[in-house]
Amino acid sequence: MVAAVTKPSQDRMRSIGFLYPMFYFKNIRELTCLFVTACILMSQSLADDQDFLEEFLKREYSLAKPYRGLGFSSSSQWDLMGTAMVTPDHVRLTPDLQSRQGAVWSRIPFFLRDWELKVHFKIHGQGKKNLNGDGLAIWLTRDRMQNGPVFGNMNQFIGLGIFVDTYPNADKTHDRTFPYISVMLGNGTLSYNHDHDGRTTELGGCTAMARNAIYDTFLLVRLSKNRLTLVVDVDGKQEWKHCADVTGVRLPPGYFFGASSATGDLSDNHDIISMKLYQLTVERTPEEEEEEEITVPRVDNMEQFRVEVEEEGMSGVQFFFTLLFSILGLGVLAVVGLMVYGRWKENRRKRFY
Ligand SMILES: [Ca+2]
Repeated sequence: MVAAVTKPSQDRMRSIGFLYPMFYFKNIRELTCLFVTACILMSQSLADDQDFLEEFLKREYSLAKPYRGLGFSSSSQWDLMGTAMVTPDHVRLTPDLQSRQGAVWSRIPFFLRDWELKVHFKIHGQGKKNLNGDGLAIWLTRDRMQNGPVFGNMNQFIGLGIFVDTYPNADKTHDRTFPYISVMLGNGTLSYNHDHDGRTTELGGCTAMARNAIYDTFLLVRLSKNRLTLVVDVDGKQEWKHCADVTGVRLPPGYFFGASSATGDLSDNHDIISMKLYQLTVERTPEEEEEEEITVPRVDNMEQFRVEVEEEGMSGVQFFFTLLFSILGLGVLAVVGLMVYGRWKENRRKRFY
């Protein structure tokens, strides 16, 4: 009896069991369909974002593939200089050879107040770590097409410089890992000190392992409401990492974008794949609208900047002198104290007699 009841049900189970893989297969197929649909929808929304961004892309200030006529054609918005040469994949500022200098400069003066510059670059070469150099720089400066000691550009420059420094000239204490990216605002009198990797004039920076990277390497500079932020993406995670943040940065209008590089005894290939300039839409209060025009770049709150630099820690030499002067100061105080005490004691003695 029991067997009679269970047998058909077992049979049914068996027949359903036979269909099971099909159900299973159908489920997988549905899931796959769902997944693909989700992917398409997601990619569409990403594409929308891209379109949204592209609308604000300012082509006249951007350098991107294909680099048609770049540096040669009269319709090109960029000039090449020195060893810089164009290939289908990149603009090579310097090859991996000693003592080369190359640059690419925009021909059109720049007037936007709120913007973002995304730089896709590649630094690679045969040299072992710290046996390569010197790095590259991104510029927004008054002067263009100049030769010089600052990554292939002039010193005492006027404007903004972002340095991707790949060789530690001053790093005797190994307190900083290279490549190191830093920001400087030149006013025509400030000098970038190559031997000290520009430490005395830097407004901020970070380590970014951007050399011989297996991933695409990017940096993004944003200037909005006088606040300059620098973020980097060098480890293939498709996310921006904080690098520098400086408020009160004022740049006069009419400057030029550029990228330059130099090699010395040590070398690397320094390539720019793209420099894309996006306009940012920013709301301003009437006071912000009426901001005074300036003629020389400056940082409003330099005091704040100095404090931040001190917080980064003292070098060995700074520490030695601070200690020395502290001891001397204490010595002088002690001598003065003793003299005052002696005088006071003498006065007291005189009063007793
Ligand atoms: Ca250096």
